[in-house]
Amino acid sequence: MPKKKTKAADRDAEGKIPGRPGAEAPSLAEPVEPRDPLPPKPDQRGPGSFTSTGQPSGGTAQIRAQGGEFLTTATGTRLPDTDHSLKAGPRGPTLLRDHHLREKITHFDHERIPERVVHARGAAAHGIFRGYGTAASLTRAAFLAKDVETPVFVRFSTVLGSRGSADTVRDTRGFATKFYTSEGVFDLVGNNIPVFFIQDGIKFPDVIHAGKPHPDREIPQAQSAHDTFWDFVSLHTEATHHTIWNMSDRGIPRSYRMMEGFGVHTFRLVAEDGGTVLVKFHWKPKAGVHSLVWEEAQLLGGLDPDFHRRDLADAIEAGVLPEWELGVQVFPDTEEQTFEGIDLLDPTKIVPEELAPVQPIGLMTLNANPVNYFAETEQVAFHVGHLVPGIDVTDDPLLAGRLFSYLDTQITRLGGPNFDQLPINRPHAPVNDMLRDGMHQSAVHAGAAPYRPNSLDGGCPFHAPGGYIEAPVPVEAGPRGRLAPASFDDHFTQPRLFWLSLSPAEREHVIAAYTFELSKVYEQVVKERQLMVLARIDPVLCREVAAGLGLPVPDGAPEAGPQPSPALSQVGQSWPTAGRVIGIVAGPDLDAVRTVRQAVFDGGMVPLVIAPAGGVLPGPGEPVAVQRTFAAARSVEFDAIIVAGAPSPAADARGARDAKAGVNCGQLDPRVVMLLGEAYRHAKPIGGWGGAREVFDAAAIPASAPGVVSAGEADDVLEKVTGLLARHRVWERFPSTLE
Ligand code: HDE
Repeated sequence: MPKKKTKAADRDAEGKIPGRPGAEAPSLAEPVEPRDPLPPKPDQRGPGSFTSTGQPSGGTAQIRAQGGEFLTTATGTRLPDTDHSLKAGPRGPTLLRDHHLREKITHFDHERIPERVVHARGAAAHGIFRGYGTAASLTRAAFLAKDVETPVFVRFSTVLGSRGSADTVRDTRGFATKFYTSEGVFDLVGNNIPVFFIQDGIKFPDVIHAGKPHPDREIPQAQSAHDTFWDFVSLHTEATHHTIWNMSDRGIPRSYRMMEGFGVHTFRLVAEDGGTVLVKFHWKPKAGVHSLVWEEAQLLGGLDPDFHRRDLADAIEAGVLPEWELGVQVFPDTEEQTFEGIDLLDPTKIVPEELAPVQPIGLMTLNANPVNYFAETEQVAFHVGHLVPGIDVTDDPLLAGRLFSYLDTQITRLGGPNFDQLPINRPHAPVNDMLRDGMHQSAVHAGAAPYRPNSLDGGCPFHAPGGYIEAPVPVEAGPRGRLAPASFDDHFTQPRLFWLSLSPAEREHVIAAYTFELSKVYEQVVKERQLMVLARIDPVLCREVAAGLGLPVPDGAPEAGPQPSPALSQVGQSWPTAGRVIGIVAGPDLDAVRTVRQAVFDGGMVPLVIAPAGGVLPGPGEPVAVQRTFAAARSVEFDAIIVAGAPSPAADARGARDAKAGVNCGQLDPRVVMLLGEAYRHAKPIGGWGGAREVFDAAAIPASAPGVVSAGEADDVLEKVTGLLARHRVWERFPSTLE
């Protein structure tokens, strides 16, 4: 007789703990009753329901999914068996005439397409953007008008790694947004770092070849800690600004939800009356800008290489919807295209927010996970040239390279020129483009005259009054040449500005990152050359990295200091804790575990109960499902940890079974002691009651340590820990002696 479902299983079925793989809880036995395919999970949504020519399809998105309760061939013939190939007798040879075998294997052989040459590793979500109307005087873009709601699809990514690489590597993150506006698609293809390595698109293959694995051994994967990267950036000093951002905490975000996004280039907005301004786009996360610490990032690379994509999907599934405000810094569109002496066409420069505040113009909420990774996240095709009336580009020479590249790359990656017809790329505005045929054409074009002028199709399509026009700004004339303006030569003022803007703890992280990366470089001269670059940013930075590398400090000094920009530091504010993950270690006080778990849910956070073994917590009271065992849990997946008393060693706490259980911690489980020690080292809030202090002592956590709550009842402890979490980390645990 099937066992009655426990209450705990029911509770999880409500979707409070994210991560259920299917749309329904599975049965133990293989289902045999024919039925229609399951619907997507409640947190999932596919692309909008539009035809390949941008017309509403009239059906639901489900019509693209497969239907019918029985297995068929690709052409709809029902199949009674897919488990055995067609043979001459049970032990005989397989027959070539087995169409089902050949179709199944051939299709499988071609399941992969070329991965993106950069930004191959990504994760995405659907959402909605709502205009505040505050940009209405600056641009005629309809989607920025007050309360207009526009569907969006956002893809986050790392840059250097292959599609299967780890999420938490030190790298820049892509932040690409597709707005399906009523006037056509607008793509804002940005990064989480506001500057770029190069000032001219022609250098892109160079910087990427230097950052990618060495061509002979194809190592290292997804990282910049190797000779070719540092060889290039130490010689090509316009990369200095982007590189110091990569070496800062920005290079290892805690979550895609906790990153800023930047359009990087300066864009031009065009108003209804034809007036123009120059702008830089910013995405500001409501959850704050937070990072991992380096050891967490490294551990996660092995323990959970999918950490960021899991975090994004889980948050949406748990109903903690990630939100960003879109904002613009606005500059007059003058002939020089500079602001306060900063060249707005130089993508290695920022304009500090203190000089030009970011003005909010709309809110983006991500509210659904994709239904299918390949169809949506892999096939989405962004392009900086996808613009709508009211938004125009500038002459930034990096942007010019991109305007060419994005269209070109999709043709190889997506197998022809009709990639805009893939469901995820379809505009939500009618298309009448005179582009015809090509591989994988899925529109069925009518008419005889895809050309203009014509009379055979009644003159269709007609030129659109009020359609997209490139702003008629004057173009600078001058002698032809492979040139750059003199203002592009300053490579050091802004890296110094960034350094000066960080808190001491953040500067320590920058020093550690340069030291780590350069210590992985084989060639001594490359390290020496990079130290010469650091000398021009800051003497303390250079001295500390040189000391770590055991190399002399080179000559050289920075120019007189720029003003710091406090907005660049991630430390010092409080942020919402919704969606944060709290680990609850089940010690002897199981009643309190139940209460605290509920309180964490009530606070909009995610409680993961960590216990000696899986299943449900023992004892009387409501059954509570265990999410992690002592053997499987590691501190890196929790933002804070609380401990219900002192847990004694679990039955599997034996060195032979689990290497981390080899340490003798007396009457305490060694995995729990390690969990707390790591969380402490990573400056995470920690709390506990009952005998928890014993665990803290065993983990060498001083009684007076900041951010450790070990007095009071369970609910007080949780309240204090949550208060600490609002600051993301217990920064006092990272003391610094830097002057
Ligand atoms: Fe990209 N970049 N890029 N890039 N980029 C691509 O396009 C390129 C640059 C960015 O999630 C490619 O569809 C050139 C800056 C993101 O699908 C490719 C240059 C910024 C994504 C390409 C740049 C970006 C890409 C690879 C220098 C930040 C991922 C696959 C002229 C503002 C989009 C693809 C996604 C992807 C070329 C510089 C951001 C090859 C030539 C600067 C977020 O077309």
